[in-house]
Amino acid sequence: MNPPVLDALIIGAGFSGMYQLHCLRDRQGLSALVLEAGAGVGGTWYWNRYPGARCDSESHSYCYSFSQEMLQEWEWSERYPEQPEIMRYMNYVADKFDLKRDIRFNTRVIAAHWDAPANLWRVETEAGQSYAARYLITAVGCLSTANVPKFLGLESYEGRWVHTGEWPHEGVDFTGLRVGQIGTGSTGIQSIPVIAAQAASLTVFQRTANYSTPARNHPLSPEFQAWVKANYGEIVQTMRETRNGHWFRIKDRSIFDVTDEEREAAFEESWEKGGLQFRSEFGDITTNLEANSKAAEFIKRKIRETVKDPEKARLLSDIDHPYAAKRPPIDTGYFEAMNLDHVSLVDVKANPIVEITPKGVRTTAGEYELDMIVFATGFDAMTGPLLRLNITGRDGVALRDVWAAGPRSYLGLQVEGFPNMFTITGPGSPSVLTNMPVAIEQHVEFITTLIAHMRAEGVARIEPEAEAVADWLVKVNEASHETLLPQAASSWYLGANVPGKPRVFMPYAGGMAKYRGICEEVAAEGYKGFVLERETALT
Ligand code: NA7
Repeated sequence: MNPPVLDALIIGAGFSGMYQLHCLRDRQGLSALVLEAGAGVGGTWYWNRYPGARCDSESHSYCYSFSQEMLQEWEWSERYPEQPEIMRYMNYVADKFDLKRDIRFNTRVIAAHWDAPANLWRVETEAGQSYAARYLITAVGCLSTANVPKFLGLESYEGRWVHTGEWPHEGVDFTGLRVGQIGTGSTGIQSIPVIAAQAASLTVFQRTANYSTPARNHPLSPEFQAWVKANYGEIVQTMRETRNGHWFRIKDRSIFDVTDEEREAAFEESWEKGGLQFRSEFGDITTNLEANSKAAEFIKRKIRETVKDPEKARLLSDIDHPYAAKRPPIDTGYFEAMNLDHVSLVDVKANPIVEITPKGVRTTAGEYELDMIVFATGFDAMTGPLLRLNITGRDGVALRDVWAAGPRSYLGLQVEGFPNMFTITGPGSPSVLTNMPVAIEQHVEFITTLIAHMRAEGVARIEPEAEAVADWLVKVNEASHETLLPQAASSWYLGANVPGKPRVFMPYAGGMAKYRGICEEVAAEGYKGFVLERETALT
């Protein structure tokens, strides 16, 4: 039996899928359904339940801004929201807009293909259900495909292993266990102090040392909460105007505009304030290597001052990339945890992991016996979540083949040969370089307006022009080279953390505000760069 044809199928019920459903169903009156692999809303946050999981964007800016009522109604409790609080927020939004009735949970999409004669997308799920829709919208997030390195012998391991991005819902009790953790990215840096507080011992396997600034998390005072509510208009405006979609502005001055003493005082003040704002003290930290090295040296000095053991301090401050060229973590007691006697640090750059043995981890320097291994090894970022959907477009061409040498898209929104498919925060858009809800809202609103335009104008099909895709690829590449971002050899922005993945800088680094302007111009010029085919052209 043919499934009923929907207007839109949305894959994923995180920030993007939920808002897309609300926009299409409640504002445009379309039939829309969300297919979600998890048993609840939350997307990335549904899966990332590891100890210490917390957002690095400040809570009052890590939320939807489309509803004044929600901005006034919802109360964040801490400077940075912890995973359970974000889940409460997501459920609050889902219930407020009655979204769950149009979300099919526990429904994993395993394939999607473009049926050209019917002008429809056909989608298959793991349970064997079929769906059909005019528009296919991927809302699968950028960091939702766990990267478990293919270590030799993993299946022989007699202890238990877990990946932070697929954390057991019932939690993990580390009491009395000898725990090993592989990975010291943003996730690993968050989980280490929390695991260390419980485990009998914690062995951290570090491949690349990382900068981290203190988060200085704290409960929000009633005064701050009141200030936020009174000033939300201005805060949201700032988030839309700034490069990274945060609520603070990057100062316009250069590091070389001030004396050494003034620079030191500014860094100290920033360090005390805590958080990602450390980047914002000077405008050239992320664009000028010499300016960057001043910030980098300051952080390395702080690491050396905090970590007492000279060898640990050396390993932790021996950082091979400019500050913020990889996603800069913020932490709560990471370097302090390294001072605990039962926390050891193993340099797996000098002595790489050779295999997982039945008893633990063996590096070229020796074997470490462990009762549990935590993989904080990141994600097959940005392209991974899209490729695992097994999407085939026009003429049966697979997205996997089109992207064999790296992702190609127009504005990170559409791929040539995949008509009527839209990728929210897809590769080629600012996405992960932005405070995500800001990037998500802009994409969802663009897609919603575009679909409304198509319906009003009788447009049956839309996909980008080959030339527009080629031009955008050049722009994404150029934008990255105006920053120091490509200088980190092992960054997941480049796909370098997954062996065999093409090394292409994936997000658009020109800034969210500039990108928003480009999208507005594209729309104002009749969706320049897209091919719009009318109904009559199909018959
Ligand atoms: P990341 O930032 O990709 O970090 C993964 C960590 O795991 C990083 O330290 C990696 O070292 C390490 N890793 C990965 N594979 C291996 C192998 N094979 N051996 C040893 N070490 C390995 O992921 P996160 O989850 O921390 O953060 C992802 C984003 O989530 C974060 O940026 C925020 O936006 C939220 P490497 O640096 O590659 O040498």
